[in-house]
Amino acid sequence: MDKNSLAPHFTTALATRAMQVETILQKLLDERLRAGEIARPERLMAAMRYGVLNGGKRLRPFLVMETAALFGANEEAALRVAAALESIHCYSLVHDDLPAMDDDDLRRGQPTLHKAFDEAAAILAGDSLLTYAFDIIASDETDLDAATRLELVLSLARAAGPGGMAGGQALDLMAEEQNPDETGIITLQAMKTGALIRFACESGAIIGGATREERERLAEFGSAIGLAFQLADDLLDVTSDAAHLGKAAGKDAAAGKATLVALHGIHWTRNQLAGLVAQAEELLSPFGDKAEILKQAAHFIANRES
Ligand code: GRG
Repeated sequence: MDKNSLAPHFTTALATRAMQVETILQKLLDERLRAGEIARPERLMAAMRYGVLNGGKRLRPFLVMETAALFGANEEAALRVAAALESIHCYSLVHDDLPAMDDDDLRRGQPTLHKAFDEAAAILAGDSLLTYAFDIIASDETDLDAATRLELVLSLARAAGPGGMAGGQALDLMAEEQNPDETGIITLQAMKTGALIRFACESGAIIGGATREERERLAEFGSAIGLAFQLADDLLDVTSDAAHLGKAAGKDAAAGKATLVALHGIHWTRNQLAGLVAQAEELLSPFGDKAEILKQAAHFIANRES
C-alpha cells in the first residue's frame, strides 16, 4: 500500500474522529462546575482550552475509538476515554514546551501556551489537564462498569507516570549528557512516546471487554506503531522544516541528541519503519477486514509529514 492510495479513506476517518473528540473536549472544558468543585477560574480554563483545542491530529483518540470499534464497544464511553487520553497528551506537549524542558515557541503552528499566556499558566494548565483526564474516566458519566473504569485509570496512570511517559521524559533530559546506547534509546522512546500510544490501542480492548489474548495483541500493535511514530518523528526532525511541522525542526541534531536516526542513518530508519508497519499489520490479522482502518493508521504513522 503506498501512502497516496490510503490517503482519502484514512484522512476522512481521522478527521471525523477528530471532530467527535473536539466536540466532547469543548464540552468537558466549559466552566460548569462538577460535583465537589468550588470554582473553575476563567483564565485557567482558557489556558486549558488553548492547550487542547488547537488543531492536533488527534491520533491517540482515533486509536482508542477504532480499537474499541473492533469489539462493537459503547462509542460514547470510548469517546470519553479518548478525550481523557488527548488531555494527557496535550498536557505533555504544554509542559514539554516550557523553558525548563524543550523551550519551544511554536506548537501546532501557534505560539506555545507559555508564550500566549505565561509560564505559571502553562504549568497549571498542564497539571489540570493531567488530573482532569482521570476525573473524566472515573466519572460515572463514562458509561462503563466500575471495574472497567478502574482498569482504565490504572493502565493510563502506568502509561503516563514515572514508568511511562514522564519517566521517558526524565530519561530524555538526561540523554544529552549520558548518550544512551541503542537499547537505552529504544527504552526511552517506548516510555516517552510509545506508552501513550500503546495505551490508546490497549484501552479499546479494555473498553470493549476483549479477551486477554486480544488485549495483549492490541497492546503489542500499539507498541509497534508507537516506535514507528517516534522513528518517523526523528526522521522528520532531520528531513522537514518548521513550516511543515508547526514546530521547530532540526532540534535533535543541533542538541547532539542520540536518536536511532543519528545512530543508523535515514536509509536504515526507513527500512525499520517498513518492518514495523508489516509487524503491526500481522498483529491485526486475526481481526480481518474490521481492522483495515487500523492498518491504514500504521501506514499513516510511518509515512506522516507532520
Ligand atoms: C512533559 C511529562 C512530559 C512529557 C513530555 C510527549 C512528550 C513527553 C514530549 C513531546 C516531545 C515530542 C515532540 C516528542 C515527539 C513525539 C510527539 C509526542 C510528537 C507530538 O505528537 P503528535 O504528532 O502531535 O501526535 P499532535 O500535535 O498532532 O497532537
